[in-house]
Amino acid sequence: MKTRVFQEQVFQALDRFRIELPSWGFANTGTRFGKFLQPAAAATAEEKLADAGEVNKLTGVCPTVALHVLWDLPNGLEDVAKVREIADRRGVRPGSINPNLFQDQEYKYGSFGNPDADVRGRAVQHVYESIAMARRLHSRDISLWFADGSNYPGTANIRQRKLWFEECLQAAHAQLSPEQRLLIEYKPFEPAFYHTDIADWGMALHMARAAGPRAKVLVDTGHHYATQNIEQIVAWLLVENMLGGFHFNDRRYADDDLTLGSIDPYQVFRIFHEILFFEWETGAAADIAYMIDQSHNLKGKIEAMIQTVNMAQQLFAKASLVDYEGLAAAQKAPDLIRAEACLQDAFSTDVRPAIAEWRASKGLPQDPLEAFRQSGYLERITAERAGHNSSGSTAYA
Ligand code: RM4
Ligand code: MN
Ligand code: MN
Repeated sequence: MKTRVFQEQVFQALDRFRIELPSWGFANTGTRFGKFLQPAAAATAEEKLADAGEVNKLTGVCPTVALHVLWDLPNGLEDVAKVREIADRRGVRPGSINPNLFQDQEYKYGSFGNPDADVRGRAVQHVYESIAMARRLHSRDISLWFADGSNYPGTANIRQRKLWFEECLQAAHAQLSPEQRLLIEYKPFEPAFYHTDIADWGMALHMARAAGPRAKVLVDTGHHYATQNIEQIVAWLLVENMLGGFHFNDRRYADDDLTLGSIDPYQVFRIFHEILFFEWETGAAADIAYMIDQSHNLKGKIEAMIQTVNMAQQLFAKASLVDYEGLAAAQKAPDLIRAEACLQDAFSTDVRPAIAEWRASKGLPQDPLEAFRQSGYLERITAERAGHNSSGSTAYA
């Protein structure tokens, strides 16, 4: 009986859990010291969406792919029809649209925070175009991450830049269709090493509120200082109805973009727990975009992505097993040991057999990683792509 209930809970959790893949996670990326090229890496939108389609085919839970405008739609609106066609053919849909406000030379001193009004204007224009592209791609979320900041004390007017950000974000928000959302990401440092304009969740929350009602906060799990209590941030954003989505990855030191749960799976579990406990207590369904933001330099890119999806499913399923009634009672008593055990019991439950059964019930491979290894897909793309992937500069300087 208990087993049946447990399996039903896992099935229900997995039925509603979807996670978005990042197109850039399939491309050759590197550290600032250089790139290690992989012969199978995707170089074009066609290849990135093909790889994402393969992950979705094997896992069944990644129907959308986040796109970075400059990398995937370099000709802007002109590329929309092509990308839609490729996505259709590869069995995925365009997901969040990520404007690029950090790569052009003119963003050397910032984008929305640039002291030059012309540069700010062009940055806003780029976001307008991204919103229009998102609309034509039927993408709901426009996801903003800013590299803006400064490296030396006194070199930037922090208060003035805050005002410019508010103005630019309001202008961007005004362009949204009623169904679209603006997600605002924060990051404490890098590439700027003295101050970052949107450095933490409080600043992102402020900016989202200043932008307008359809702006929400995006939590990238790698964008926090060590020991920061991310699940508390999540809990606060939930009650404020300001949690828009996640960029999942793991970190040890800074923005390490490591595989989700590879360093601290309990932290991801605790994040999911806060979300599910909130839903249980309020009866409301949290509307959150779960997205992966990882670049794998050493692991095989597609395998690492399957591994990530698998880990996310496991941790979400475990979090769904918390005995909420028992937890609420123990918190009220308060019975500290019992309350903590509610989380620990769920976290220690082995959900892998139930997940395999859920996959079988959907006609999916029970072990998607093994299925990928047997599929011959990697060998095929390696042969197709090795030629164009072996060239190109990998140097730091
Ligand atoms: C940042 C951030 C953004 C991503 C860029 C490329 O660190 O995580 O989400 O778009 O990297
Ligand atoms: Mn991110
Ligand atoms: Mn990042």
